[in-house]
Amino acid sequence: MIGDLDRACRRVLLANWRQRSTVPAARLYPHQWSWDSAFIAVGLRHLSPVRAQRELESLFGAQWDDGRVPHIVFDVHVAADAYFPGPSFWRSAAVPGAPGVPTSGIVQPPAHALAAWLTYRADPAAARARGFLDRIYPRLVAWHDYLTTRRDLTGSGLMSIVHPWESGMDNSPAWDEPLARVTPVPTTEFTRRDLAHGTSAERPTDADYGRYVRLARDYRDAGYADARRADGFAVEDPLCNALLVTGEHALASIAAELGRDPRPHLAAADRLTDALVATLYDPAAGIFFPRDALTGSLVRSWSVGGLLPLAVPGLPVAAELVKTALSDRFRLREACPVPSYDLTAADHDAARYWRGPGWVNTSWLLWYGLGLHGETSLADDLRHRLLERVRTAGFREYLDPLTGAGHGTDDFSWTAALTLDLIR
Ligand code: 2M8
Repeated sequence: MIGDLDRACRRVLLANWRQRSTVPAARLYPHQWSWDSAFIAVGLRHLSPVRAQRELESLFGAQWDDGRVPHIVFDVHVAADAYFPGPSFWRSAAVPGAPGVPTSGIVQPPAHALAAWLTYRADPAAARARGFLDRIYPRLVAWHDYLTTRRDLTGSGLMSIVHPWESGMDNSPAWDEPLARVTPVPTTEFTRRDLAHGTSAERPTDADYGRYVRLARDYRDAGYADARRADGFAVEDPLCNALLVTGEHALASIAAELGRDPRPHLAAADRLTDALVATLYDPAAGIFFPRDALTGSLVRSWSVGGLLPLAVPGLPVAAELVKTALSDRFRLREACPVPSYDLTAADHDAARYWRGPGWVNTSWLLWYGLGLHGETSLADDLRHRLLERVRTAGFREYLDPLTGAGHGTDDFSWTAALTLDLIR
């Protein structure tokens, strides 16, 4: 049975491969997405380590001169109206320092250094022969530098996201409050393409989209300059910052492998961990909350992102996070994949995108973190239940965490990639 699942994962990854990279899903997301590529590489390394390296190399080939890695790299062979917002919205070609290929101008969570390190480890000899680490390392360093300098909007040492799309958890209830001050553009000003491939009850609302478009347009019109804007959105997100720390640990391993000094990365990881715990951890709640960078207040919304600092090596509050994961809000022992949002909240919606359903990528990160902190029995149990869920539902984008019913698009790449990794 595991053999069938393994073959099915490979089939999805092969079908979604497009010459240099993998699309998240053939119809709904027909371009390359940043953090999808990181998760895809983690699975692809079991199928073809070289292809996994190329997945990351193609993404970093579209890195901007300022170090940012765009959240979408557009495939110029795909019809211009296949996805909204497309290249004509982002207009990257007009920005000095943007690459030759059209991209968006916002970013996504920095899962890439970890992915690069895991990819390298799958076949060090093949990676060495291609000079994979030599080429990717300076690009990863520039990426982290961008996030820790230009995106430190409060001086706390943490990075801020300036658009909900940057969180990867687009319509999470955690963004409702900071988004409330953003004036949406009228729906007559844009045409959604996602609804041609997805049910509206499972996707963000038009009101959400009006705000997403407003924020992206304002950022674009400001030349993608990073600054706090009173009418904008700026949030220190626990997931992004946790991945930065995990990434610094991975960069330390990569540096050591290349014969360079790993200590600056370990020092950066320590600094970031301290800032993460001091700024975003709520000891009474036992979870990390996002912080609104414009008001300085924590957004007390219980999202899976608040548990994911568990993926940080040596996190001092790991035991507390495990306790919260086991509580009624997330029900780690039964709910699977791990719910994206508090099961006990009145506005939990088990079918709508990032407002309740479980996702395989965040569950994989929690599984990774449980293993890191010695919770091997919880990690194994989660792994088995995830494999069972995917076997039953197929490679859906997200699942009802209590019933296991599949939602969103099918043949979703990171579901297949991370399942392949979990089988290993
Ligand atoms: C979703 O986000 C895109 C915008 O980036 C969308 O809704 O159109 C999110 O689930 C995000 O995390 C993911 O990277 C992307 C592609 O799978 O889809």
